[in-house]
Amino acid sequence: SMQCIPGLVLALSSLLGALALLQLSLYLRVPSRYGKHEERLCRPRGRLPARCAWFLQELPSFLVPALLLALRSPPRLEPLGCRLLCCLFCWHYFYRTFIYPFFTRGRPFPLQLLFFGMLFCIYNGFLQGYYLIYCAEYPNDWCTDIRFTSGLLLFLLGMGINIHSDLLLRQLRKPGEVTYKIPQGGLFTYVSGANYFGEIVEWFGFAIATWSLPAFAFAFFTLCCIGPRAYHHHRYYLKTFTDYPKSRKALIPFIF
Ligand code: NDX
Repeated sequence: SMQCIPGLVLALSSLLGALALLQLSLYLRVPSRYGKHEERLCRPRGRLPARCAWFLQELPSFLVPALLLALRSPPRLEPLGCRLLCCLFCWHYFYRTFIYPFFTRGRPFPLQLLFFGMLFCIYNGFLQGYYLIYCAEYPNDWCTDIRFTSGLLLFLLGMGINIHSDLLLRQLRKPGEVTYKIPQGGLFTYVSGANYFGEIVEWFGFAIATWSLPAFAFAFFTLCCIGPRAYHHHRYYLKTFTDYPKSRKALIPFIF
């Protein structure tokens, strides 16, 4: 049966960190080409409806750690265990896979990015799940450790912001509509990328709660992936809407 190989965790986490830097260098100047940044002349055949695309893309991030958790024998018996932390990860991806796609009113998603997105979700789902289920060890009182409690709080706060902001974006459109409007309400009052801000807070919270290299690598990846995207969204809004709120920032309220 499977065992913890610390070298593997280190290698996979480092590669994730390197991918994050690659992303940053690729997408700082030009946005990744989906949603409002997709080029006009893209072949319509190379796309899948947003529902299927987000479902397929995010499914491995739920399935891989959930299977690792279910199939581990003998089941791990630590008091808090890594099971709770692993469940947090699965919980987010349960939302992202089984709930978010069914409500999205997004445009069709490019197949090529879907393919890379899926590969990424398999990779990251395996790394986080494998680490938490086979490698992580916590003291019995980890539940009351300041890292666990503050990290969990941030995770929940971020998730709340993310889900609420996803909802506000969805409500900007009637079914079948694909136009862009100025997002209003919630954290959108302060930033253009409120959903991204929530997601970033969420994964840094998760990293603090697990206090692990793989989770910090993933939080860093998230920052490098959707941080620049928030900035490109912000520029898009400023260019498109002359009445765009002047005080609104790109990603971090009052700061940036
Ligand atoms: N999926 C994470 N990299 C990604 C997809 C793309 O979950 O090649 C990363 C994720 C992938 C990426 C994933 C991994 C890296 C890839 C990248 C593409 C290239 C890149 C593969 C896996 C790559 C290397 C080099 C390493 C190989 O029509 P529409 O779609 O624009 O409609 C939108 C709508 N909306 C509006 N409606 C009306 N008026 C407005 N003004 C509107 N503005 C937006 O709202 C959508 O239906 C919806 C949300 O749109 P948007 O653009 O705000 O968010 P989106 O980017 O679609 O993300 C959706 C959610 C969001 O909550 C976000 O936090 C989360 O997913 N997310 C997204 C990306 C990555 C990620 C989380 C993470 O890293 N944790």
